[in-house]
Amino acid sequence: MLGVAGGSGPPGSMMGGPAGYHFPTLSCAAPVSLPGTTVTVTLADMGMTRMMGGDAPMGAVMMLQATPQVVAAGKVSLVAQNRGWRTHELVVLPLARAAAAGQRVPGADGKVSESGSLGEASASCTSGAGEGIDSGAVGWVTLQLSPGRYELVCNLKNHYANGMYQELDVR
Ligand SMILES: [Cu+2]
Repeated sequence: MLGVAGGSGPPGSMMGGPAGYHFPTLSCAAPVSLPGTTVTVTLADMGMTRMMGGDAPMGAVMMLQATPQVVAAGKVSLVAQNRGWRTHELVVLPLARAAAAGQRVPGADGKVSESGSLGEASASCTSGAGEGIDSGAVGWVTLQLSPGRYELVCNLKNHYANGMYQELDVR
């Protein structure tokens, strides 16, 4: 599923991705063998026709989709594929007991607090933190996750408010 060539994404549309979303062929791939359970995270957006930076206006249509959404505790390798036109990233935040994904309130800078972050994949074609995952690139990170609820977010300007979040449960 992480092949560079072919542009074969999830089934379901002519473009190989969710209807209406840009789904470029990936320019790189994560290592074939990463530690622990691998969670593939698709980052995507629509409404543009060329590559752009990370800042987005409010109301831009974007998505973050993790598969699977429930994993066993221990080493978890998150592989973030940027299938959008814009730059994206993946940050793993703890999710409070009474909270649901999507309830964080962004600040004036269009970003949510990363307090308690467990790590992030935000570099192109390599692991760990960086300046963002370019359109068509892949970033990844391996984390040691305890049982609990987490929220996967993209925290570039206005991306969270535009829907780039999803719960990840570790059991
Ligand atoms: Cu994003």
